[in-house]
Amino acid sequence: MDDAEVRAIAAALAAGDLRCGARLITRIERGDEGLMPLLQALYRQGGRSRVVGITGPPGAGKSTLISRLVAVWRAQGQRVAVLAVDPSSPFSGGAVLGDRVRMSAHVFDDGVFIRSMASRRHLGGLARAAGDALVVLDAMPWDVVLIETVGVGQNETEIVRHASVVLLVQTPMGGDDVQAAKAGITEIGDIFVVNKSDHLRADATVRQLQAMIELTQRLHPDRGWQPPVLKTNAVDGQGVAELAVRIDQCFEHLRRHEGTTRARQRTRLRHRVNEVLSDMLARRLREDEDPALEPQIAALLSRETDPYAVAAGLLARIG
Ligand SMILES: Nc1nc2c(ncn2[C@@H]2O[C@H](COP(=O)(O)OP(=O)(O)OP(=O)(O)O)[C@@H](O)[C@H]2O)c(=O)[nH]1
Ligand SMILES: [Mg+2]
Repeated sequence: MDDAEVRAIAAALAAGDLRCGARLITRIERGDEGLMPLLQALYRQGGRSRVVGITGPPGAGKSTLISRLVAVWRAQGQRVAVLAVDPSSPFSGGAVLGDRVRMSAHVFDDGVFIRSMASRRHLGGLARAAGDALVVLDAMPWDVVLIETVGVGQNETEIVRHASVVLLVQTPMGGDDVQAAKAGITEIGDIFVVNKSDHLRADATVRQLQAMIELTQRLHPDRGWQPPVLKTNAVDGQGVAELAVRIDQCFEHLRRHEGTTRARQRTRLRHRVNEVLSDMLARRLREDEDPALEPQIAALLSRETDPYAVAAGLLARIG
């Protein structure tokens, strides 16, 4: 991709060309390395959209909630992009369909862009790809970019880490879900949502989460922001307007506390560089895996060498 092409695509994105954005995300999903000069240029000019991450267990109501939030923001005249990243599915087809159905209210609105992403490659690759897609979306005139991902383990938190404000959605049903949230995830949530508040135990779940957040706050006395716990019903929309207000407040807090915000950005960027680096290394290793590794495998079999020496040797050679 030459300079002229990079400039032309950047201009198309800035003008809000949806098809151009969609095509680029497809190329990112396929792991197209030819996009590198474009991504580099876009990153350097970007940083304007407000990126909101939303995670939580499967079926917690994330997509339904997003559809509601999108309606609130659209009513305010804001343009919104939604990126649904599904680490559990090797193909994007199913995810696209599921989220299209839930977000069908916005299908004919060109102030809304909805896109699902999945990957045939491993999770590290998907987190990197999601970050690349955000670089593309950030180059378009969206006021808000929402990134949805199923939160069941460590790898998924890598995906919401790309966001400035993270929503953690729980449901009142399972004590287990809240249990899973304990494993470090309270650290990344800025706003906690107990969705499906029409179910029993919603208040108990709210209290449980509040207690967990209190513990986390004690570990980080300098955090400043006290993550609120809100109840929503994404089906009838109860609590969604307040959630939108809290998201605005969180961005406002970030704006006013530049020091904390910078520290968070620095952590995020360190992660991002690591993510890109390990993805680059994995690709390079895959590329020359066979010819370089085969003789070494024989030496490993006869124990003339060891996996540590082989790995170090590969690293030295591709570095
Ligand atoms: N009763 C009730 N059902 C809800 C609520 N919110 C969502 N649902 C239902 O829960 C189901 C799952 O909703 P989704 O929005 O797809 O959940 P999700 O978290 O995006 O699911 P995945 O992306 O598959 O992890 C759907 O059948 C929704 O209609 C709610 O507040 N109350
Ligand atoms: Mg969903």
